[in-house]
Amino acid sequence: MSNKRLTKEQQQSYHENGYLTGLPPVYDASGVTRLNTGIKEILALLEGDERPLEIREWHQNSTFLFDICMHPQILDYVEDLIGPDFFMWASSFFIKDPNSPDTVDWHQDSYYWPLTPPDSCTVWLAFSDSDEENGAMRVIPKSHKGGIIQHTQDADANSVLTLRCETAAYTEDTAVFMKLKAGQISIHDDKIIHGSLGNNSDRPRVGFTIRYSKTNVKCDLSVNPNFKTYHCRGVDQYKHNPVGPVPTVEYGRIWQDYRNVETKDAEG
Ligand SMILES: O=C(O)CCC(=O)C(=O)O
Repeated sequence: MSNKRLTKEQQQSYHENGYLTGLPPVYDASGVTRLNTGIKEILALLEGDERPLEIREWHQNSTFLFDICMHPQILDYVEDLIGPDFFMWASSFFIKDPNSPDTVDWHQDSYYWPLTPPDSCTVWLAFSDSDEENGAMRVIPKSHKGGIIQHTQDADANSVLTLRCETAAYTEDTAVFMKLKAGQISIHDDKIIHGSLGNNSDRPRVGFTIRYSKTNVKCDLSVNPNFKTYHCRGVDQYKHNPVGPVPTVEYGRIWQDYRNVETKDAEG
């Protein structure tokens, strides 16, 4: 067993509050340099007017991204939080350029995802330092305990999402910033209300999100026909979902219909 496993207190804190930060870095300084070299290669694969938000599930064809998603230290933490049997199924970048007004409005991931039951978590890996000034992610502690809340059409032109959580469901002044140094992660429950403000700094804010679910979770393929899973730990006694191809090239991409219910720039 690695010495980086979560303590009972950290596990309790995650289940009580719906998120976890303050973990030892997953990548040291040289690892962070490799991340930032790699992301340049990945961004160079975008074509025409494609935006970084459209880099979704490229771990299916990039060993650079796949290896991040399968990093043993990350999998250890996820195992300690959602249990021994789980798979990875999604990854994407949330990048805010210096002084970008882009926001991510308050939402619950599980509202968007066609997954039953809602038993998933997200690892948010900082490729750059992420703080209040450059638009770090914010979460509403304990809001994962309030069930799935109605979302409505998002009127905020700056929000990259299509929907926002009904405002009566949370009090914004309890929000906590996920302050991270490059190479660190936070982890959040799929039912926690979270979002982020614009980048008011001269520094970029680059986050890579990776989604993991317990093996009992089933995707409605009529909503997401591209859903592909990668077994991470334990056993999959259910075999509910399609299995994805293992990538063979370091920097590859996938071509698929990116239209989805989440992000505005991905609308057709
Ligand atoms: O990076 C952000 O600001 C938001 C990320 C997010 O919404 C998520 O990880 O589900």
